[in-house]
Parts: sequence; structure tokens; C-alpha cells
Amino acid sequence: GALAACGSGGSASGDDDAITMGFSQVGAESGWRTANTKSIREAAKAAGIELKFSDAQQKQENQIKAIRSFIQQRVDVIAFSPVVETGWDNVLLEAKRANIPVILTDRAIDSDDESLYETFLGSDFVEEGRKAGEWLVEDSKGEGTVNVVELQGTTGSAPALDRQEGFQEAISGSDIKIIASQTGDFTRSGGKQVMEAFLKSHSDIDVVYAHNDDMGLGAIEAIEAAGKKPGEDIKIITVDAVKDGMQALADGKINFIVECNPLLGDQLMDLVQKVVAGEQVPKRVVVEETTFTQEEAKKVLPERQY
Ligand code: GYE
Repeated sequence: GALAACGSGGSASGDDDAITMGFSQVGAESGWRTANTKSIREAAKAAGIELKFSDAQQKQENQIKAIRSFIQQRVDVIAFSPVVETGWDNVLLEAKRANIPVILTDRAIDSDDESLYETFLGSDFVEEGRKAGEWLVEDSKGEGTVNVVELQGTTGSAPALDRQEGFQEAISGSDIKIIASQTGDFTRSGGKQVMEAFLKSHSDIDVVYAHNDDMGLGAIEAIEAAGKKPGEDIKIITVDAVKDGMQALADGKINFIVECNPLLGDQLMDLVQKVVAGEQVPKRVVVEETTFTQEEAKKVLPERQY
């Protein structure tokens, strides 16, 4: 890349022409994340981009440390998936002062200063929440009051905030009520634990709205352990559409899944190359997605890549 070729001596790469990218991943909390990491690693390799990969184990402080270390190593570009929305201004200002462009991928940040990053590649999480709510409004027409418990993603993360917002917007004015809402941190064990507690404190749960498949899968375990039938006694709506989720949907244990595509690798490398070359890129790149019913899941399962 440009910086390394200038003989700054900072490039750790043996190949001075290759772009070096520092990438700070959220963690390995879900099937979605595993597929996302794989996609990024494979796409970097295919594009000949040298990848410095760092796993933050769902902690913002680890991501900040990783970004500082990428700055010190004078990488050509930094990409990261911010675990939470706020608290990035200082470290991103440091990157800006070091002339290292930053690309946001998967999750957005909440900052007034748009100059802190070049572009944001990721899904429209509000739209995902809306799709989940719209399906439930249709599905429960004429049923009277419907009680929903919500398994939220990581507190303060873009997908948790936005999926809650979109869902609430879609159900407003209907007979659907959210009677309890708590974070399960996007993990299977978190979803299971929170659902166990919900089942103890509420006898009237009709629907689980889980912000991702993994928490929904954890909820299925809790519901079955309580002697109830997931998908029938209690309906389940999730987001992601990873293989295990799609299998549970095809098996009738989940009722509806909103897709969130983790295969962002190729699009990210394309943006990286353009940004490093100084080309103009759009400030926002949205990922196209769909939804799945049980019948649709049976049809597409054999071809799912993740
Ligand atoms: O839905 C969830 C993961 O940020 C879109 O993070 C991502 C979310 C995804 O843990 O499974």
C-alpha cells in the first residue's frame, strides 16, 4: 500500500505492494459471526490483502486496544465491526490523525462526526425488525391479545437497538404486547437462561422474538425443558437465517426468520481496495436480504452456505 511503499518502515508485510488491513471483529458469539469471520478471511486471501485479525471477545475496550495497535503498526486501512454504537470518537480521531482510513462493517456507530469513517457496509437492522413485526401482525390477526417476550442482542449494539425499534414500530396499534424484554447477548446460552427466567415469571407467553437465531435456539431448549412445544405452544421469530436456525424453522420449532447476511467479505475487500486507492465510495452500502417461512426454509436449506 501507499504508506508501506513510502518506506515508512512500518509495514510488517513482506510484500510491499500488498494492502495491509487491520480488522477488529466483535467476537465469536454466534453462528452469524463465525460465518462472517470466515467470509472476511477467505475474501482477504482471494484479494491478496494481508489481514491482521483481532477478536475482541465482545468487549469494546479490546476493540479500542486493537485499533490503537493497528495505528501503531501503520496498517493501510482499518475495518471493524463495532460491538456497541457509542464511545468511538477518540480512537477514530487517532486513526484519522494518522491518515489511516476506517471502514465500518456490519454494525454502525453513533457519532456526530461522519468524517471519522469512509463508509459503512452492513444490513438495515431497523428494516429487519420491521419485517419480524409485520409477519407477526399478519400471522396473529383476529387472535386477540398476543404476549411477546423479547430476547435482545448485546446491550447498546446497533442490531439490538434497531431490531427492537423496527419491531415496535411494526406492532404499534395492534393487539401485540411486549410483556418482557432482556438481553441474551446474542448467545445460545444467554437466550436459554433468559427464557428460563421468563417462563418462570410469565405463564402467558405466546411468542418469542429473538434478535438472532442463536438466542432463539437457546429459547427452544428452555421451552422444551419446561414441557412445552416450541413453534406451537409458543411461536418463535428470529433474525439471521444461519443453518441451525433454518433447520429449526424447517423442523417447525421456529415460525419465521428474517435473513441477515454475514457474507460481507467480498464487498468489504472491494471497498478496501477503492478506499486505499483514494477512490470515492458511497458513505453507506446496504446488504440485500429476504425472509423465510417454514415451507421456504425446507426448500432452500440444502443450498444454504452458512
Ligand atoms: O445478527 C448476531 C451477531 O451484528 C448482524 O451479531 C450482527 C449480529 C447478528 O451476534 O447473530
